[in-house]
Amino acid sequence: MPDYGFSTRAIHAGQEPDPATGAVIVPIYQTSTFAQEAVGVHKGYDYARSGNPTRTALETALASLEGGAHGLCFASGLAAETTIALALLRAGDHVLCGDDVYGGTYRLFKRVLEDKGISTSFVDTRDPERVAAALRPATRLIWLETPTNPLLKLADIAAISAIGHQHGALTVVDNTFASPACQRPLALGADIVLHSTTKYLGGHSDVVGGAVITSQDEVAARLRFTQNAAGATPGPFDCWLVLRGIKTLAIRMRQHGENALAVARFLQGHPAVTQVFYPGLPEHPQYDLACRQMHGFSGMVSFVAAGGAPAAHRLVSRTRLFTLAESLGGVESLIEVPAAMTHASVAGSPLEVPAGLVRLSVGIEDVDDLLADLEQALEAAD
Ligand code: P1T
Repeated sequence: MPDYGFSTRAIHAGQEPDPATGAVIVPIYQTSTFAQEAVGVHKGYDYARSGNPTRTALETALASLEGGAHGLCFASGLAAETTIALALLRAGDHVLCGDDVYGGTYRLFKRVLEDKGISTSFVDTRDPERVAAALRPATRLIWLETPTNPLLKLADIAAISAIGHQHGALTVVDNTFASPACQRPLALGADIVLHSTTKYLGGHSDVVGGAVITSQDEVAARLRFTQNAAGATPGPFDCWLVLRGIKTLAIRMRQHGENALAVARFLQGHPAVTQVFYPGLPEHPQYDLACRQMHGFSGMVSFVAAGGAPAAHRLVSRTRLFTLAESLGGVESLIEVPAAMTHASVAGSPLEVPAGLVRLSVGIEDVDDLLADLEQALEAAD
């Protein structure tokens, strides 16, 4: 595909009209297997775990959006994470992970992989020097979320990837919160990008999926082998839903960002709120880094309720437009209490999040309606 812009690639990369019928939209190839003319003679597909044309279209499109050579799709974000671990780590290896990550990522490293002899330590990735100091001879992967879930901390992708390369470790960036519309880690030096496509890429809260993108042929070959060998692949309808979602990614992300900034500013001035976290606020301690490595700041905002956990729990059950639910990145606004919901699995660990923290996934509804909803819920929470 020529050097088209981001939105053009979101709509066209990997999505040429169907060669068999001319269908403008990539069909859902709902088949488990493909006919062969003779043993091993076929049209590029033999069995749908190994490959399916709807999945290929999505893998091509996502690789293009992240500026990578290879895209691979999975049944969930965690299936993508598990496949990276199976493909690239063995017993005795060490992973250096950020100290504020999705609770399920922590659970995978601590409760599943540790048992298999793969150790993980958690470090504040806001400071590249701390990352450098925490590297061990056995460190194979540096695992970054930026912005982090749920505290919206940032990591300097270029600086940390360079440190990793000096050490011989690969840097994985979970780009779920930013999406490729707001941040492209491979261009900054990262080795692997990971997504829960469940979130902004799908964009409509109707599908669970994951993706990995890299430009390194050898890494891609190991991932591709493990994708098929371990089998955590997505079905064609799920791939189709994500493909449909990414066509509008750029305009959705613009509106998410605009609404989130207005919500963050509103919360900053509210007496029932003690702290607001949003990388697009000039008051965010890493605003300069945000401006350097992001193009837009996405729709995730967190804040601490003045009355702590009881106030947080009261207010999330009183919003009307913000639906109380886990997940994020859909067109509709969601609200949740990470300590009791998405991050319950980090309770009692050094990654524990404040009990009064409330996380918003700010949708693309009319922003005045969102502000009015928060206003009435915060009043009631006092
Ligand atoms: O849910 P799944 O598609 O398996 O993706 C896991 C995942 C990976 N990385 C990040 C940054 C995530 O936020 C998630 C899933 N997160 C939620 C469900 C949540 O509400 O935070």
